[in-house]
Amino acid sequence: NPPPTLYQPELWSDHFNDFICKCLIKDFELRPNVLDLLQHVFIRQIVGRERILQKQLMELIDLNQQIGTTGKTRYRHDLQRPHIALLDDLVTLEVLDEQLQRRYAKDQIYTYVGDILIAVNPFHKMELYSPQYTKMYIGAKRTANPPHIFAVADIAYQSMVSYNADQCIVISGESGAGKTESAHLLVEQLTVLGKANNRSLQEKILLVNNLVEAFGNACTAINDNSSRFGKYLEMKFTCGGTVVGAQISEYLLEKSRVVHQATGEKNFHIFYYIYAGLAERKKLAHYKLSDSKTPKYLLNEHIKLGPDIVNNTFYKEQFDAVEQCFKVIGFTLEVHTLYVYSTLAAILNSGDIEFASVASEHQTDKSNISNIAVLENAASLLCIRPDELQEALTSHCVVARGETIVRPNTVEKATEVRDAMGKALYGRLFSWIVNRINTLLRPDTHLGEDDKGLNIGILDIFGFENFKRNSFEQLCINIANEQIQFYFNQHIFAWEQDEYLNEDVDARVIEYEDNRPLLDLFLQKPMGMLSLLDEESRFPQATDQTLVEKFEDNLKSKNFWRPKRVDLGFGIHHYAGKVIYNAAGFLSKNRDTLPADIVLLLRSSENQLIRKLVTHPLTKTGKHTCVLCVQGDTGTGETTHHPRESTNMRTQTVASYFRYSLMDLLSKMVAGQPHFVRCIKPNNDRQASKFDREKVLVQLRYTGVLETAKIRRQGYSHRILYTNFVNRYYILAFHAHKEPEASPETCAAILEKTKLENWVLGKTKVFLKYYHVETLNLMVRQTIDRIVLVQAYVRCWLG
Ligand code: AOV
Ligand code: MG
Repeated sequence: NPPPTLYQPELWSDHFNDFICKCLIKDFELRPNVLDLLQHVFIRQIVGRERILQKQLMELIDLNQQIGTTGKTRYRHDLQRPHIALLDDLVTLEVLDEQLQRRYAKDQIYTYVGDILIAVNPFHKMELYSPQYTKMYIGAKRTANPPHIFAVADIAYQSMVSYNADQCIVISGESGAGKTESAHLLVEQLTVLGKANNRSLQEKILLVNNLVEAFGNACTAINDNSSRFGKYLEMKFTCGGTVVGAQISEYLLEKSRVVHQATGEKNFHIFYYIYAGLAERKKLAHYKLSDSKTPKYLLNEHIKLGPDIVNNTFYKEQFDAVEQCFKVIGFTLEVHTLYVYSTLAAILNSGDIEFASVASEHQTDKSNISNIAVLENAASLLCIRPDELQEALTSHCVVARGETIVRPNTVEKATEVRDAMGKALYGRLFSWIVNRINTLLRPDTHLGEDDKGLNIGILDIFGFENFKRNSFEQLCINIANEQIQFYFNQHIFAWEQDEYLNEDVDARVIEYEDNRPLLDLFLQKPMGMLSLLDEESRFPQATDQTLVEKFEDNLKSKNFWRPKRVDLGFGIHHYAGKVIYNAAGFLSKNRDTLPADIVLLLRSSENQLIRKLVTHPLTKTGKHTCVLCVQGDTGTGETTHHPRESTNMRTQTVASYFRYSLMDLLSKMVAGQPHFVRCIKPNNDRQASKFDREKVLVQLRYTGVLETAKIRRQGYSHRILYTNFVNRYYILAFHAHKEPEASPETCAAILEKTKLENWVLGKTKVFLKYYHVETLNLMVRQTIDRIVLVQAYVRCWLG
């Protein structure tokens, strides 16, 4: 009879268990024929949750083959690990910033504070991400290796598989701190961990970030590759841990950048890539562009790009890379060239349409298009009639007493309409690309009917910004960061301390900076800043001046003030520092009106994509409630519909869409167990090896890292129900076929057997320090590991 498998512990005889126990105590040798057997017979039986084991066995076989053993090799995790200093965990350190500085000087950019990873931006290429490192951080105990972003990926992955639960990795930090780079590294490591059988899927997932970032990132005064949208990338796995797909949600693209960029900043990368790339292929003319006349949207008063773009080899390479992304991910050639490039070229062309004022009989200023050829180019790329485009730009329809009257647009108004069209097209194109990617990377539904699958979400948003001049975009970006900080606080401090109370566990209360008053200031209804902004946006006579006055009259908070001598200025004391905003343009940016005439015209386009962009709602609908918020007293707890779903595009403000986006994001995030990565920017000059202690200290302070260190030292970050605990860990102290009762006594017996210290039993839960869980999980893995090996050995021995 073949011996029973791991999955039939009830069939194991005591004799067999005894044998296993002996083997566990005595390290045994693995003979090459045993390894063969593992590879050919046994591994195929290891399915589902024990996939990790399969990986470890594979690794073992790998190692064994590399070493070319004659049969004397023992299973060792650390066979190839280079010698690296032991882990430094800031929980045990007193002076955080000094320690970080010392580590940074040695190029140790990663440090743990408890279970949170701090990543200090190195601003230079690091030799930390080679395949050797990838391997080193798979399934290893955290203390076995120096802190690393790969370890975060591994912990998230192992937790997902072990607990059969979704995970969420939240990356935060100010602009330029390294969030996007960290997100890339996480995706890379996770694709290796979730080794797809399907190579092309792996390749696709790796390229998704690059593609969306070409369209959603741009050069700002702070960061040359600054994310101008929020990105939540969910990697989809089977319950066994094989990666099967990905899904992106995008939040709040900074569309205004398409038509205007602040001093020293640039438009979205893709425009430069496509301009240089098409020039290289002599295809500019086909898209009605010319290298002698650079589109206005690409120039601004301070950067005269012109031929710089066309001759820039980096841009050309990036264009090739984008094409490659399109191809690998599965966009058809027709779609990406014909539609995407035409739309981009149409936006650039329309930006060059100029208006001149024409005196009219009725005193109102009429406008005329002064460069009809450009208009015709734009119209032909949009596949609409030029005369209709001209009409939609230079006039608008009003309905008065049942009659439709055509009114002329002033030059100013016509320019506004033109820009609104460019922004809308780009924003919708971006959403369309994201949706397309989601369709192409959606997990195959046939994969497992009973396997609902698991996912790991990676959040990478635009970081906190404080420029010389801050506008509506910065306000939205900073509110989003405020919300993420609130989420962090809830997790690390609020909920943890609530549980001590509920479970009668004695733990010191840690004081932390609660930014709830700030969230209320922004999001409360009806008196929060966004509500006031929406209210004012509804009055046609309102101006940015009346808006700030409204803020001043209604916002009663010590975090809001009006600075003297700054027209339209107001200040906010954010969790991350004081920012002075300038309200100029707030109302029009918030209204974000795309005139109905333009919508109707674009709906008549011969180009399928353009038609689609202005017809269908692009994002999913759905109701979202959010457990992070207290109902009633703040606007953050509401249930919202997707505002873009409305047929009347004019009534949807950016503020209401923003509010919806935040809720949507949070509802996704709270569904998973969080892991936090805190990116720190060591200096403002993007210089390698420069550690500005004051700057770092400020960041450590406002992110609550100091308090986190305290609560991690004193608190219990893992609270596990008795039943769950016993189910998962009984194997460490009891025979596999026994099922001990889920009682405090059983839990204590397990914990005592493992020789862990400093745990506490509450009323219904076991309270553990963050490092306990890791040790426990590793012990379980090793135990199962050995059992599996022993079984294989036994098979061979019996056979
Ligand atoms: P961000 O995402 O936090 O800013 P990025 O991830 O774009 O910041 O990082 C900014 C720059 O720092 C990158 O372009 C790299 O040059 C450098 N950098 C960051 N992390 C690393 C690393 N691990 N190794 C080497 N260089 C790194 V913003 O998106 O602006 O908030 O909106
Ligand atoms: Mg970024």
